[in-house]
Amino acid sequence: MARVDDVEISKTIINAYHEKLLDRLTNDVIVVGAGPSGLMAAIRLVQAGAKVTVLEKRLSGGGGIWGGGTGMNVVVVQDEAVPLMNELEVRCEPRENGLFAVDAVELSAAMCFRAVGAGATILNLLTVEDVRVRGGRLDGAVVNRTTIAGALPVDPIVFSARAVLDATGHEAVLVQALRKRGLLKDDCVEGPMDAAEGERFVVERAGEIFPGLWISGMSVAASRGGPRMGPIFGGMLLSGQKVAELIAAELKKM
Ligand code: 48F
Repeated sequence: MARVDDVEISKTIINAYHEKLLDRLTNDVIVVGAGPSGLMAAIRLVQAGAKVTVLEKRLSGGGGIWGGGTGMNVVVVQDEAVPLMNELEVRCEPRENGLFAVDAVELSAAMCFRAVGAGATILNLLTVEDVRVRGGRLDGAVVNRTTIAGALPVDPIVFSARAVLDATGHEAVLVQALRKRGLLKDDCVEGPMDAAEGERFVVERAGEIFPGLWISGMSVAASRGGPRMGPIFGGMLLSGQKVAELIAAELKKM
């Protein structure tokens, strides 16, 4: 093996990362949260020609997929999501009652792989702390390193976008940032568990909630008062896909 220099390794990482970071400060779309709905939206948006950056606070993308149900790393999808599994080249095993079992590791990994392969950039270990609003429109995410956010008095930086998607799941972080300023007046909370109704709700009600701010996945239920659901994921993927179509149409008009 060729002899490598430790400082050259560091230099390679620093240069490559900072090139990537600089390139990603301005975007067509910022997706906040690399869970199933955010990743599906990112895949569809890059396919539609948008420049998309996904900001993820954790080490890895996949969000709630990884843990399956109570840490049993299998998730369930229904009929409507099978074409998406096929497209992602993720195996899905037919079980009883119209349900399909999917390996959580395979699905998480495949979604990250497809999103990056299609041209999205995922920046992990970055936590969105707040939003930028100018002229009544949300046009940026206020970001800190996850290891710093909330722990140290260190200021964040801003990434800008023509559209920002809150795909942060139950937390609905960006929606909450607007609510606490009174910029969003509703006070909906997520309802109790109802998988069938919840799956329908997150697809139907995905959309723009404030000028420039879009919601998909569980942040739809958290923002608009839909029921929660367990480890069934078809609705998450279809919700991400739907919001991507709406955002792509809006970007065209802009
Ligand atoms: O929670 P998550 O998987 O959201 P989702 O796409 O899917 C929900 C399901 O997993 C599950 C469910 C359906 O069966 O009930 O909950 O709606 O993914 C949200 C992602 O956002 C990241 C978080 O780490 C996760 O990967 N996230 C949350 N807050 C922030 C964030 C933040 N402030 N900044 C960046 N990423």
